[in-house]
Amino acid sequence: MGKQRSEELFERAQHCMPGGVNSPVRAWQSVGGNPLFVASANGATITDADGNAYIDYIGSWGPMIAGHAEPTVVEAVREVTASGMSFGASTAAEVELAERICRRFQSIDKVRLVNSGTEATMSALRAARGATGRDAIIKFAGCYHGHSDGLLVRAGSGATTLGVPDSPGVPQQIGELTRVAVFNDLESVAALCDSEVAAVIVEPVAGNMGVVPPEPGFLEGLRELCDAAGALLIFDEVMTGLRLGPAGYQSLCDVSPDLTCLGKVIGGGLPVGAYGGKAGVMDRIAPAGPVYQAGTLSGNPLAVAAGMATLDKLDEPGSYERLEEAGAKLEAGMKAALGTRKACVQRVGSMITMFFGTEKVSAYDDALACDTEHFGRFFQALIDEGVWVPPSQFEAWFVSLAHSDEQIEQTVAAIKRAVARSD
Ligand code: KE4
Repeated sequence: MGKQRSEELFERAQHCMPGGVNSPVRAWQSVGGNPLFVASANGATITDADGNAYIDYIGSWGPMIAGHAEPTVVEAVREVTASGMSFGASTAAEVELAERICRRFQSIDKVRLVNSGTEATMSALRAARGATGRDAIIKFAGCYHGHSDGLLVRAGSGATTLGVPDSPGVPQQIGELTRVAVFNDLESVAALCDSEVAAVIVEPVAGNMGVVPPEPGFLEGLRELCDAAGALLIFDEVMTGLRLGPAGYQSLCDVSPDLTCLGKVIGGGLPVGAYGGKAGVMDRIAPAGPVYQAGTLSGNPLAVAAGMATLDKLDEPGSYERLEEAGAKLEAGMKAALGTRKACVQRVGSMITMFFGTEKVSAYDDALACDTEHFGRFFQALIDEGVWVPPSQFEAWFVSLAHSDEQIEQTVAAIKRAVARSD
């Protein structure tokens, strides 16, 4: 496949943007080679700057769950655009999106819309600190909650890929307020969770080490430990919320957090994040209370329109059943392709990861032990086969409503060839 245009664009980009990208994982540094640039996308297909088409499993890292350029989403945004793009004042639409979120999530009485997952988690932690008067927080090694200072400690996703899970630039005094536990290890949490802790923040299904499901009792145990210590439990459902179910993973696991962070899907591809919880906590957020948080484009009409149109697609009968069915088909094909190799596939719903060099990933150290060199070879072979997946071992692949059975079958055949070529 020709890649000249992407190479030319990357060359130019490196002269004017750090690493030539606006987000590190896009630079393909952990899988080698120069990154491809996207020209367009439609449904489950993405087309690079040289006109090569791929079946896409990045889906903008989760938001494009209805598929790229989904007609009803595009029309919703087009219609709103013609009526003005941003006002710096409230609109009826943002009230409707907030009401829809509150109706879905039993744990959310009130929600604040922001512009990214980072903003959502950063603000949720401030809300928790404001509500408890405490400073310490607990996160889990390998979980990624965006790039705010206190959360760039043992962070997953791109931070792991680039070997900076503990980024320079984060003041030691802030880093020291972040206590790091081991995912799926309640004893590691119990040893840290005391009366100084404002909150425990967790991805209920970890997606930023690759997909790592919670083991039975883990999330329930976090709830109990938080209650005993008087700390708030924050579910970072930026990736899982609305993807794994209409009311997030919390409704599937029946564990109720004090605060929930959302993003990705609720923006349908435009910049949106959200954090919400019980009124007792949220009514302390300005202007209702003294905990300050604000945003020029929060509740932006275009982003809200894209988000609501995406939720409408997900609310159509059978949507979540289809996502589960497509995810299961892909999982079966991946496992068949891997055969008896030292590798594994871990999936929850439409989030899935193939891990090379290990047979199970329960926590960050297991993920770090993966054969990332092998993953890199596999990634490049898949690109040659016309399948575009996240350029890192430490990410989830995303299946959308637009992935047809035929495309899943094509993907499985490509995976089989790519696995054989990358041994
Ligand atoms: P953003 O600030 O990137 O919108 O969201 C941060 C975030 C928060 N919480 C979870 C669970 C997340 O997965 C993310 C962001 N996800 C990564 C992909 N694993 C974004 C991709 C990127 O960094 O370019």
